[in-house]
Amino acid sequence: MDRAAQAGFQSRFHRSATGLWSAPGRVNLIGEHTDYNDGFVLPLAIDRRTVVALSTRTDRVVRVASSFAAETVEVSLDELVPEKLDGWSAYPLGVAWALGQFGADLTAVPGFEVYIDSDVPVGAGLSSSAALESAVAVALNDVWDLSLGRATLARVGQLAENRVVGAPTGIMDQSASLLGQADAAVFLDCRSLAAEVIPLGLNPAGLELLIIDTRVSHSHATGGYAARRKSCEAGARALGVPALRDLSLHDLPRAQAMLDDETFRRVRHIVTENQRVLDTVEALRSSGCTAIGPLLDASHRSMRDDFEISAPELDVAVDTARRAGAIGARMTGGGFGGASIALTPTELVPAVTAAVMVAFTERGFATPDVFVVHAADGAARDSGARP
Ligand code: GAF
Repeated sequence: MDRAAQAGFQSRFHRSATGLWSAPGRVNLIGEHTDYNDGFVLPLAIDRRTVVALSTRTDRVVRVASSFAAETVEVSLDELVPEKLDGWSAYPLGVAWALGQFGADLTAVPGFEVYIDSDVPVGAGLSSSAALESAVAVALNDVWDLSLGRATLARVGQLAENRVVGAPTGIMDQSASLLGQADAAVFLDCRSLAAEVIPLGLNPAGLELLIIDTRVSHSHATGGYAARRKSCEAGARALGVPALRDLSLHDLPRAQAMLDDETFRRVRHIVTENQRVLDTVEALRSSGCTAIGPLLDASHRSMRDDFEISAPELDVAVDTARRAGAIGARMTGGGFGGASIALTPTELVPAVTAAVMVAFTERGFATPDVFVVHAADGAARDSGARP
């Protein structure tokens, strides 16, 4: 893909890119909608990446092009305001703007040309947007000589997503894309932003992480995601805590007595999900990945019944994968579409895949995309001398 990005840059901008940077998509093992509640998450970076080929210019012009759009978008650094950015180019341009909010002097930095290529599927719940934001963030951090740390770059990507794209998302996806490591998950405390790498050891245990992309598209800029966030904030306010992170399982009876049924179930999902993340980390450390299946199953039930962010396709994917031999399965990501994951014994991957295909066909669902992912390293400079 590096070569394709370099060739794409050459054909759009008629010169060679100074460097190549890339960042991965992510899959969340467990800890859903907990990030914006100051809670815990356990995502991993995956072996699907977005590559950016980039060179600075000598003027203030920014030009962005990609393998997924025919147009080349051109703006001046002086025009970078969130209100004026839209479409796919809002992601890279939003990151440039957001860097200005984290200390980059946008009146002094040079313009740039960037070409973007990616094999992270869009709309599959694998965070193609965070991959794009993180790849651009590490590239501009380098060429603009900003020396911002990874945790700050994650906040830059999040701000771009929140303000420019308009999705009220948390910090998980960008953190996974920037901090991920091969064969490991990132255990992130979304309040302190303390991150710890937790080895997964899936392959030595004879397991694979199967993605079942339902092809049901979803958007976090509209509808259900924002509504869930509002419910959580209302629940925290009513219970007198800064965030739902500040509640434990012992607080649930009081919460039930004080809240309406729907808000209570939203709160219960977050409180129990935070505990499941901690339990999963503990299980990985003490017993290894073969022990986490029941926690994945419980997480799915909680999202289906309490948080109500699943979809029929996600439920069928989870139930079918479990019946065909996966040791644990859950929907992953923001919900309302996207993908489920199934922790599957290696020798059963073909059988689980076939069973899911049959189940989807029988119900008249779109044909899902079923594939294995591996935990991969986070964003990096792939090549090129420092400018
Ligand atoms: C989306 C968001 F971008 C994340 O911040 C997170 O809230 C996730 O949904 C749900 O866990 O991916």
